[in-house]
Amino acid sequence: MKIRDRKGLGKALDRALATVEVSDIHTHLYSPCFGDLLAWGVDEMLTYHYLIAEFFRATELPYEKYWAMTKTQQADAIWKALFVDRTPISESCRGVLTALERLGLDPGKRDLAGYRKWYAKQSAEKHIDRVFELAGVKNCVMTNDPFDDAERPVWLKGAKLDPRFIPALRIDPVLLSWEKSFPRLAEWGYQVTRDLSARTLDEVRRFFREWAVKTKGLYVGVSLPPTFEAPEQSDTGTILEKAVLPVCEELGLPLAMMIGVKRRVNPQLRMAGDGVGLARIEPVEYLCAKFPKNRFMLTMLQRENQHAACVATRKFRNLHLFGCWWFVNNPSLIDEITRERLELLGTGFTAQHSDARVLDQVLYKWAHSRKVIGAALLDKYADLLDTGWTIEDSELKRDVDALFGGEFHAFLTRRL
Ligand code: FIX
Ligand code: ZN
Repeated sequence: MKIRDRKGLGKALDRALATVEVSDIHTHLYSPCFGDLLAWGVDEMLTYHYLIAEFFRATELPYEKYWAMTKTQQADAIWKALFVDRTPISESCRGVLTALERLGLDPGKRDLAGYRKWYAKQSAEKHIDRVFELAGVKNCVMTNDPFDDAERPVWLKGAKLDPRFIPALRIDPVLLSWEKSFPRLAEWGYQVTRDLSARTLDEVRRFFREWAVKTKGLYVGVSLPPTFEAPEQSDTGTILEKAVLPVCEELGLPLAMMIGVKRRVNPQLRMAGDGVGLARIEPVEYLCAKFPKNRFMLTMLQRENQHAACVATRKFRNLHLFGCWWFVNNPSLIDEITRERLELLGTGFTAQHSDARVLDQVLYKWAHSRKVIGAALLDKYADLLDTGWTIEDSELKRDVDALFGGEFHAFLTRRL
């Protein structure tokens, strides 16, 4: 059906956005076979690390007192400080309310005890079905780290995955802290030493290969500091070029580079204590040019890096740009970044990922992003109509599908 004006456009776009089945390409969710690693429920949402950082600025409670509390006590304290004593206007606070509302609970009641009662009656399996359906998400990609002592045994026993949860192999420990990681590899039977000899690199490749095969990861991922450099004469540089990329090429797996995180700028906040810094784009350009047979994915954390990331993506067909990550996953920045990307890349990128750590968060992260991305698209299509171009609603649906996961899945198999 041909779309003729902005009103028709709005309606067709709403339909496309309401029916698109999202593939959420980076999360920290787990298939139910990982047991308690799959976090869900109101207390988990309230104690999300985004909220912990906000909480500590709104309270005089000493850090260690908070960390000594039970999860319920922590959630109580956060609820009081951020939702009762203050207005929950921040994006992370608003997110909790959107999630509750989507589940049919009434945020206006401010009834934490009532929400808890409701959650206590839900089973994990049914809740997963409900959340995926309400969020319009068909699958999500996990973050699977063989160095995680809670996760590793599940893989070793043979994980029986719910097919909606797709694995991705996370490699931060080996790539970024070889000195600390090599003894563990040795403990697990790999013939490695501190120095990155030919024999050791062979074994590091074996480690990556075996875990990529065991997990059947869709890609290999790492979060990198703003100081990330390539080429670089360092353990990281050597492992990247001599072990990670050769195995990725051999197995046809992209390397997802998430660049810009400064870990633990305030260690007292633990996991909530990471910050952001401006990174250089040259390492990305170098890697894409030097390894044309490898696929790379890229997301950058600092706002000022977004433009360079778009320009680099224009230059390399082996590079896929994705998501508005963490500190740029806010409506004002998603709006700006999405428009910038549409203008520079057309529909050749993935507009968003949730990074959800708690299942219920996919409800708000996708609801909020859909709205902002939809508004950006509406303006862009209206500009096209102004030229006299015509648009079919099937084309609009095709574009929305591409931006919400389709383009990424096509990138995985597109000939380079
Ligand atoms: O490195 C990552 O994958 C980050 O997304 C996380 O470590 C971070 O803690 C997070 O949850 C951001 O949304
Ligand atoms: Zn993440």
